[in-house]
Amino acid sequence: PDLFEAPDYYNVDELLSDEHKLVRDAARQWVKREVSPIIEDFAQRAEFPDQIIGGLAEIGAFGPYIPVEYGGAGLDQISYGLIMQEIERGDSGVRSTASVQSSLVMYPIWKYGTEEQRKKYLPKLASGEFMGCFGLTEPDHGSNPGGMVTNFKDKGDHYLLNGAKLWISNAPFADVAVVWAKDESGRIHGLIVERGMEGFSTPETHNKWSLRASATGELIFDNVKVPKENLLPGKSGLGAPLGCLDSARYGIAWGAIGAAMDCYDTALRYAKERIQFDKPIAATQLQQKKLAEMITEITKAQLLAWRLGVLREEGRATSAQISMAKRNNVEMAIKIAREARQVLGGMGITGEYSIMRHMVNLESVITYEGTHDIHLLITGMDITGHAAFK
Ligand code: TGC
Ligand code: FAD
Repeated sequence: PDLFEAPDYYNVDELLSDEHKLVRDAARQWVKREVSPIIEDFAQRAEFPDQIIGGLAEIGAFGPYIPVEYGGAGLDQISYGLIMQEIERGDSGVRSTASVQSSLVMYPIWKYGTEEQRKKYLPKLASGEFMGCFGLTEPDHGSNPGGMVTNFKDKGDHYLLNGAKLWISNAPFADVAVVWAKDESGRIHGLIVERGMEGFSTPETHNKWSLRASATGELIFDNVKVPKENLLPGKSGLGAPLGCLDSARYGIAWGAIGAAMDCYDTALRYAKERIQFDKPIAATQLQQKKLAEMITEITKAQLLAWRLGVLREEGRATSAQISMAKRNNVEMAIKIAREARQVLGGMGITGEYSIMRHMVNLESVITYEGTHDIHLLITGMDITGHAAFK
């Protein structure tokens, strides 16, 4: 009774283990108790609810699949996906914070970092004592991060970092930033930049109509001296940040389902209760078409995400498969949000219901982590062998 309605038209639950269901239900209960009651207010005020950081850590949202020895939850890829689904049922901005912390900050330190870096940062990131951000996008290089101009020079006992990043989730409050920059030969490397380093600032980006409960900002590097031990030595080249994006995009493919489920659930209940022309609007063919298409698309998206999770757990998921799921599921969610909002009529535009917030949030989700167009072009490249974006 304490849980959300969770549409499961094809009994996808039967594909889950007992552990998956426990992890999912714990996240679901926490979101219902701690996120849903407060999130509309924070979104309206464009403020990140930092009181939820401890709870996110407790449900395993910070490093779900990072080994326990580094403070992570040591879970599998399906559990990771289910946690993202439940968080985004609450709000895409809260899921963004978890995605960035886990897949864009902890993942590169775990995969490309030294043992000292892992021990120094991962447990604190897992507990939420440290919050992190990921700097790839620049003012002039969004879809084409390989063109970045942020760079560092070897000054003997340290690196000197210059440049700027834009649209960085969590930047305004992050303690550490995983920053992608070019060395003197033009090769891309990851550097761990810490708040307090001289010449490093993180101005907040205001006036967003989307992801209002998530803090977004710039990262500015003005001759920042970065200790040499802060370079991630395990992998360089554009493939290093793109490997992190694979993990985050996979989580978003699940997360979007949560937002869609919440919109569908809200619209279905409303349609059954709302009487016009002396009958529930749910009894009209037009509203049934909307609701029936929603549950069909949610079911397809669930199966796509589940299968991708199995492949990823086996180490077999390709980047192109991940792009297909991120693109499909986010578009599915945004279409459902737009339709669900109409089912609620005028009430749909108010903050009394979560739908409009999901709808505007998803405008960011369909743009970040690779735009809808870029993911289509990745599929196109994969099946034809021609890179149309070049
Ligand atoms: P391209 O020449 O195709 O590839 C460069 C190197 O990278 C390798 N590679 C990958 N490696 C791992 N994972 C992937 N997904 C990979 N895709 C490519 C590739 O094999 C190659 O390796 P090597 O060894 O030969 O050098 O690169 P390109 O410059 O042509 O670009 C390809 C393109 C357009 C697909 C890529 O640049 C891209 O994905 N652009 C979109 C940018 C993007 O997604 N930015 C996201 C920023 S972070 C963010 O939005 C966080 S939002 C907050 C939240 O998550 O909540
Ligand atoms: P552009 O690349 O300028 O694209 C503009 C339009 O052109 C898009 O429709 C795009 O699809 C299209 N386009 C581009 N190239 C082609 C092509 N070759 N062919 C056809 N069409 C094309 N980045 C980070 O590094 N870290 C973060 O934490 C982060 N958080 C974000 C949070 C929010 C709220 C937002 C909105 C963005 C965030 N981003 C982050 C940045 C995000 O990844 C970029 O916005 C995204 O990659 C697109 O880049 P852009 O905005 O510069 O758009």
